[in-house]
Amino acid sequence: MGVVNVTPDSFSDGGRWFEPAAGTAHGRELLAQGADLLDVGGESTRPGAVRPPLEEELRRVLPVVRDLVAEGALVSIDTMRAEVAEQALHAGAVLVNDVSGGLADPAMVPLVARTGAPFVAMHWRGQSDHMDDLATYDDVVTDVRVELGARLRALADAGVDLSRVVLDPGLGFAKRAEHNWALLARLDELAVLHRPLLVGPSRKRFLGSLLAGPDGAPRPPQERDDATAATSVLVALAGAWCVRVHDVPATADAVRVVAAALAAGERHPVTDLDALAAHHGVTR
Ligand code: PMM
Repeated sequence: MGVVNVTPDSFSDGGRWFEPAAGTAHGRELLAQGADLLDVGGESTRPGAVRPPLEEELRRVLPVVRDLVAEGALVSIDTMRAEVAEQALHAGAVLVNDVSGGLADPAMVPLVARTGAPFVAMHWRGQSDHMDDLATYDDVVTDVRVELGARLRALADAGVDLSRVVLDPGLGFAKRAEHNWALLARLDELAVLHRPLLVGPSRKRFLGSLLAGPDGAPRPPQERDDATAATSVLVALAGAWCVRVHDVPATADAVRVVAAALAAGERHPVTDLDALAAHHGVTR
């Protein structure tokens, strides 16, 4: 999934694709580079961000959604607002990506239930202006698993078809660096929720601080793409359905490398434990 931020203030690429024509051109470029899906968003969720008014968010995203759909792209709408999601779906978007998992706008879950739109529900604890204060966990992976499980139950209770729901651990959202690393290292523990996973590591703060220079200053967002691609390898190896990135070429290559290696491993008798056991006459 390639990111098309039509915002003046995203932490990673703020302002670069703010005008609709620039957003559309950027989406076209990401498609040519191998993105399977384009995630169009008009609200920055960077820590401390202030929300744009509804009309402004609509003005930012709708022309870009319309133009990219017209070019044959699969477009997802990155929004916490039901009204934006509904108009984007009407304009041809095929998926709703809500970083609040339906918690920010009470009209979102009913919309998803009514339209049957595929829905990405991310782990979220509160708006960006105070989310850093909410990063307290006993064990982050267990807590995120339990909270995402509760979201699934709420979605099911509201009539959402869970077969159309994708879950996301929400890297960087009410998470400190150590929380993000634990989630990446133990992504497989979310498999018990039996839903596909989307993960969004791209250019986030935990990569900037990992790659800090000798003066301790974080690596700037635009210089975090190699680390993002390395993270995409981890995400793909854990079997995730989708990785959301700003820089598509390296991640498109990385996920194909992992897919090829996993496919080859599946055929290999040494890693096929049943075949190995049969070969040695061992009962498993
Ligand atoms: N991260 C951002 C925005 N949208 N959506 C999902 N599903 N998962 C994420 O991790 C996520 C997201 C923040 O990054 P950006 O402002 O650079 O796009």
